[in-house]
Amino acid sequence: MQREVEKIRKDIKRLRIQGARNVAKEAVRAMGIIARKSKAKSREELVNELLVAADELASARPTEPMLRNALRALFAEVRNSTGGVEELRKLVEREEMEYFKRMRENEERMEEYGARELSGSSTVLTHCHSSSVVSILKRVDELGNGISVICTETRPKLQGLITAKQLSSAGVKVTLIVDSAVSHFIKDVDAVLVGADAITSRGDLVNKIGTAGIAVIAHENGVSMYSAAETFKFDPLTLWGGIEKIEERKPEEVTNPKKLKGVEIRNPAFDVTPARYLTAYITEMGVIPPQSLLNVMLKGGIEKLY
Ligand code: RUB
Repeated sequence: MQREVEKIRKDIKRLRIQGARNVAKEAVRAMGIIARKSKAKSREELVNELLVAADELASARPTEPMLRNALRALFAEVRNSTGGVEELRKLVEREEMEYFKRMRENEERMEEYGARELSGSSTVLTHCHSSSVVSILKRVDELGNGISVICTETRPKLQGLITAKQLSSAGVKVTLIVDSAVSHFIKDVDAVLVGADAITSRGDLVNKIGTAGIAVIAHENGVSMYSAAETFKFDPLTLWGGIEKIEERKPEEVTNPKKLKGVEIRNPAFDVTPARYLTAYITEMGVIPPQSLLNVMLKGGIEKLY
């Protein structure tokens, strides 16, 4: 694998690149780099190089259907294409640009729909770091009289601090809390908004570990719970009985295992929030209740994942 592409894979694995959208974007960018820089002399050689890299990138974060969908969509175009190695290079570059453009458009739509949906909320709680959540909250703040955001720190990798910094430098009022303080602060919260790594055919949400607990707390306190998610996060495999695999990361991210001899340390990166705890997904197609998402996908969205 080319050095630049190997660096992207490592950065994804080590969470230097994190968040489903960023991960998918970088994987598509890696395909573009291969198309531009590969020394392949035939179409077959280039396809093979792309496939090997795509496989490695897809397995860097197992709970990322957006990454897999993005690569699958690109390979669908490759399969449908004809021509030699030079035409293929151009096609992959075109697809790369097209994907980035679609991502920007989707983000703008999510911002607008999300900002309208949350316009009545003055305090919003979020968990982890989601680029979609940050854009929506910035937009809510811009359009209204300012909002207040409570960010959890998000153990063990503290991605909540990225959210806190990004929002605060955009002028949003931010309070940082430890993950276990959510039930203490929920009485001050009008809505919870988190990102999404995967959406299943049941409408369940797979997101950063801790999300499911926050959803139960929100539900018990009558607080609306939203997830900002492009429909590209829908995992089509769950429609045919596939179960979303939950990535389990190294114990060292939690604490030093050498200091706790004999203790098993578990570190799942994501959890599953059942659809019944969610008010709606804020998508590029609109604000959609989790129970309707599959219908929306079947009516017009699912084929774009192939
Ligand atoms: C990040 C996380 C985010 C989603 C959505 O987890 O759970 O909520 O990925 O992010 P990690 P986005 O830090 O382990 O990648 O809206 O940017 O796609």
